[in-house]
Amino acid sequence: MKANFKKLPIYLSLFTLLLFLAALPIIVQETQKPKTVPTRAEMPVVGGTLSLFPASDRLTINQETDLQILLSTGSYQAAGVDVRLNYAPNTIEVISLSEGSIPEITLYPAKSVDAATGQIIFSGVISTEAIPFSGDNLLLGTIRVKPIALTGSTALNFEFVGPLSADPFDLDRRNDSNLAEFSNQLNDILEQVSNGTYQVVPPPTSTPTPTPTSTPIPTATPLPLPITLNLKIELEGRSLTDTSRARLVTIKIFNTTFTTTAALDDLGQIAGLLLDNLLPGSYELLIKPDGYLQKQFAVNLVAGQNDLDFSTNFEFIAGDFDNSGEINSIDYSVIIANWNTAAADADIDGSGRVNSLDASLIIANWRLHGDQEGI
Ligand SMILES: [Ca+2]
Ligand SMILES: [Ca+2]
Ligand SMILES: [Ca+2]
Repeated sequence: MKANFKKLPIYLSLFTLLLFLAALPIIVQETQKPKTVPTRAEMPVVGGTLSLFPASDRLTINQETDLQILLSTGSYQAAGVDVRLNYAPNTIEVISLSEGSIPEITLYPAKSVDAATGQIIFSGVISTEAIPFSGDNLLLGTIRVKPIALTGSTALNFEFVGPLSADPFDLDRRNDSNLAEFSNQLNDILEQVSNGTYQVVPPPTSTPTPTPTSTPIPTATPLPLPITLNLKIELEGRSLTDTSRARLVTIKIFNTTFTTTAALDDLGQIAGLLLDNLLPGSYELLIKPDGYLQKQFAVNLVAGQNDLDFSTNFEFIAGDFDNSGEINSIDYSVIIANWNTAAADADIDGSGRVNSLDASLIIANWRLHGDQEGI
């Protein structure tokens, strides 16, 4: 009996080993099961698209209108784009071409209008730092047009022979509108284009001309729903003390002239801010609360209400009192000059007194600069 007890650990070990060996085929089978998650190779490959926004509209004669060139890269990453657009120069005058908001595109080698032939050429490429761009409805550029003749319908058509996949050896497909693949720059991944069709109409207020034929009364163009923002942000220093975030905020869109200001409430919110003269699309929003460093956010704005809550995972960096874009000795001097006072401008944490706690934040943020500012 005693001897058997002594051998018990050996029996147990043998039993465990036998169990493991018995289970081994099942373990091997489980680990060799095909994975249910589709691999990248199984995902459908989608090519890029170019389109105009709005794709159709009524354009009032002699009135300037902005048409956006929108770009989608499908499932690819892209390194460059060529847009070739044809228009009727006897109907449309192109006032200007402006660059869009794709931050990786840093160079625009072609941005030209031939008013004699009615051709727009617009090309953009990434920088030598080689950061590709990808996404849906990216704003590549804006064409400001002015209809100059009441010809009824007029079009802006992309030069597009067809996707390269249809015939990779057809050189015409490489000389029209293109989207260059990032990992294989010789590959044109442009799959589809959507042209723009517009009706040129007389101004709504035009007095009826005494012609025998009745002039058609222009029906009111349904205005697109304006873009409004409900914004919530968090400010460094104020999240610790839960003191008022009330201050002015400047909102810009990168690479455009768009700018507006609004007031944050105590909780860091702005409700129902109207973004006037802005079309729905993808934008790089630049937000700068007064006294804080600017931050860039990629957003997709839709017609109507947009709820943007950046407060949960980001705090605006405090201490740019002069709004220069960088935190440096000038900002620090504001702290020193207001030391031990209740100067709200320098009281970063909103405690009611300017002291070393406020100063320590400035030091922690020393020489930081905001996105697209203070560089
Ligand atoms: Ca092409
Ligand atoms: Ca500063
Ligand atoms: Ca303070």
